[in-house]
Amino acid sequence: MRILHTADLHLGQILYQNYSRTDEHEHFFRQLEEWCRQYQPDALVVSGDVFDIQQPGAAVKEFFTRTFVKLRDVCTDMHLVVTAGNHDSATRLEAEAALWKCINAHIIGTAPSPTVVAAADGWQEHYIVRMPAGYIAAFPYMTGNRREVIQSVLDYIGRENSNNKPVVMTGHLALNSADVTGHNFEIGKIATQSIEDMGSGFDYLALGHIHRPQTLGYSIEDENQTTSSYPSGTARYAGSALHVSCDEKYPHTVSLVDLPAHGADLTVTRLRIDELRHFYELPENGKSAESAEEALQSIRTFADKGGRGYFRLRIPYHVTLPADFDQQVYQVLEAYKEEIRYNPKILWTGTPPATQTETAIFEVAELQEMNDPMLFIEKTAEQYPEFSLDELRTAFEEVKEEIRRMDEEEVLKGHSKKNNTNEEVTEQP
Ligand SMILES: [Mn+2]
Repeated sequence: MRILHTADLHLGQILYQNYSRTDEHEHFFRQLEEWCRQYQPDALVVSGDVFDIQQPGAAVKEFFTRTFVKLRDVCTDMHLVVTAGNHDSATRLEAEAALWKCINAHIIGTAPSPTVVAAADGWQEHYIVRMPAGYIAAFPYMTGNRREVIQSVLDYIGRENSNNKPVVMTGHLALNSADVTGHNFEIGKIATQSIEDMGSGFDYLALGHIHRPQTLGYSIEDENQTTSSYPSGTARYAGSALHVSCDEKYPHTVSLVDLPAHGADLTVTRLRIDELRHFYELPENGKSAESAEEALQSIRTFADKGGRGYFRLRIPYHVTLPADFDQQVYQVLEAYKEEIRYNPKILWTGTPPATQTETAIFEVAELQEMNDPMLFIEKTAEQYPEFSLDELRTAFEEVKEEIRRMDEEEVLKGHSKKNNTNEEVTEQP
């Protein structure tokens, strides 16, 4: 069995509340289409975070439909396996699943309830994709430990798999041994699980959620190789389709996975994604701009040299920027349409002034991204010595779990919901 594994597409993403990334996604899908044509995989697996937001607009949904139908046109026998991530609305993503099935596209949005294992066999079918070459156990984003549920599906496949066909499983979560470079903003709030919770019986675990491509248990240096061989039972993050910050200096790839048989070694070939836009830090000489004018000049220099893409400015703490600084930046950029894109979050360098070490100060952009109350509390913890962080964290987890349970009960009862945000809003990647 051969699969193409990708994840974290974040279709419809708007960076810095300003810039649409549609052309970057088109550029990515042109490459993916070529790989589907060239490698003729049995399945294309997208391990969650298809859309960037819960309710993507009509244009974004149209893009999704048009693009995926086109991929399948260049590889007509290919199955599409698309699961929901924490950014996706599980029920919305799954709404048209029946229609998609007509072209062998399997969209799995809703997670199995932890109590479903008590039900009669059959519920597992919802999470199993059967192909002539093998099986895919497709799980969307799930919170908490679902080991029993996962194992039940894998055992169900095992009982049927007398021909020893390869078994792939998908998941959208953070495993505790993963390298989270590029997620620095979220560190401390990503709930992690251990590989043991993923059960046994799969040959390849196709993961999403962490944006850095990596095989669990292998060094990041291995990513420099084009093809590697791994034993059965290997877990791998495909990495995101696009890079999303200056911190992601590593290459992004799509994984081509070849699985000869259940229990046998498999190979992963890393297909390097060409990026339409890159991320830069200005001034380009690696120093910090010593004044607002110097910062603006570094942008002009970058632009005059033909520089294009996203950038952040490096400025020392002691420089005071004028109140309309962002406006001045946008004015410089006007001539370049949206080819040069400004991240207004300044990279402050040097020694922070005393007031900033005593009290956590947030920039507006940072606060807007901060949708987990726990993160805010952690960052301001010094101001509240009377609270125990661990107790607060536990309390938040309990509330979250309770909300999730209530939400799941609603789904089981068949009630429609106004919106299904609960766990989805707590994690960023
Ligand atoms: Mn995610």
